[in-house]
Amino acid sequence: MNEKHCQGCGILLQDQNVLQEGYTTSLDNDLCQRCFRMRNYGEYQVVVKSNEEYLKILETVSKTNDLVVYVTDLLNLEKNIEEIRNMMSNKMILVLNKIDVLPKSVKETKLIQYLESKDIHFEDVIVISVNKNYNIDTLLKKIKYHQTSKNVYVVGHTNAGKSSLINQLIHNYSDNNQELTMSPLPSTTLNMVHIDINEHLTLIDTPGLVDVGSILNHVDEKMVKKISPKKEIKPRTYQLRKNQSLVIEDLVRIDYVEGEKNSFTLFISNDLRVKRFLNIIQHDDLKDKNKITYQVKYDEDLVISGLGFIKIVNKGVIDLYIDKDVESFMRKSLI
Ligand SMILES: Nc1nc2c(ncn2[C@@H]2O[C@H](COP(=O)(O)OP(=O)(O)OP(=O)(O)O)[C@@H](O)[C@H]2O)c(=O)[nH]1
Ligand SMILES: [Mg+2]
Repeated sequence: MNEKHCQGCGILLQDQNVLQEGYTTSLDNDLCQRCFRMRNYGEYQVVVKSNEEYLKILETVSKTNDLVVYVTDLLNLEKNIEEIRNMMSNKMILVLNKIDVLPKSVKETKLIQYLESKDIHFEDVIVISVNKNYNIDTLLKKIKYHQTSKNVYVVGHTNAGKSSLINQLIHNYSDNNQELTMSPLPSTTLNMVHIDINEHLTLIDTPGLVDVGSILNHVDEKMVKKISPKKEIKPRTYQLRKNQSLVIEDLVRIDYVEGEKNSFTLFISNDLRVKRFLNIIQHDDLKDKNKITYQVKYDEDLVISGLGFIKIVNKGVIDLYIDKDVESFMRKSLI
């Protein structure tokens, strides 16, 4: 049987069934047809991965004694960072990626403090931007310092930028010309891919853990692109009084139902349209969605998985209307 894997996403290559994963016209190719199309035509083909396979991969990694680099997306910091940390006994560096999309006023030290206050053990925490090639040198130094063998695993949720990070490291420090496939859609990487950076360092890309509750899994491709910020977010602040509401595209409705005059600052892609209504009875937009009521304490963020977050300054009560499959939660304000 063929043992050749796609160099872009790690899937086992096959030339027998065009409808199945890993199809390529000829086993002489290095890429599967899906990767080839994503790279050359920007045509995406969504693959639904089960988290079971992913958990198996993490188990395999956990059996090694190798260093793990855990990549997260700053705009979509998971509710349970502990989840991945606790699955593995390995030494781990936490990487907070995509700082370029947060406003410049956000201080790195504050982000690091925020995570350190959660009291989860990492060897190190670092803020980077793959897109801006920011802090990649420092990250490499940390990797070299903490690595326990040649192999270093890169793990994290889907879309965090794992493959992009490895490509950047190849580009900066290696003459290896392999390139991993990256895309704005979830579940791009399908299996482990080994990349030799140099004789002392092999990075291993892995498929991401799927956030079932991410809004990205519940909208079409066009909206995925709109939701994913490409540049620095310009925070939008709205002063709301009781009984006023905000509507983001046809995705989210927030009614401010109880409390003093309050400030809502949206950290979401600049491309998303926001409407403000001066009275909740004035409109019925999105009322058919699932309603969740939150009691907001002083200085908290409403996080909508995959979309971003809304900083709310004072206490009050809000009604959130959103697709029932999309996860949301409140946290102490990140910024
Ligand atoms: N703004 C910004 N976008 C980034 C950065 N790094 C990666 N991205 C984007 O994030 C999206 C996902 O990147 P990938 O590298 O495919 O993410 P992944 O973690 O490998 O995802 P899976 O393979 O699905 O698990 C792509 O659209 C990237 O361009 C960054 O530093 N800043
Ligand atoms: Mg990937």
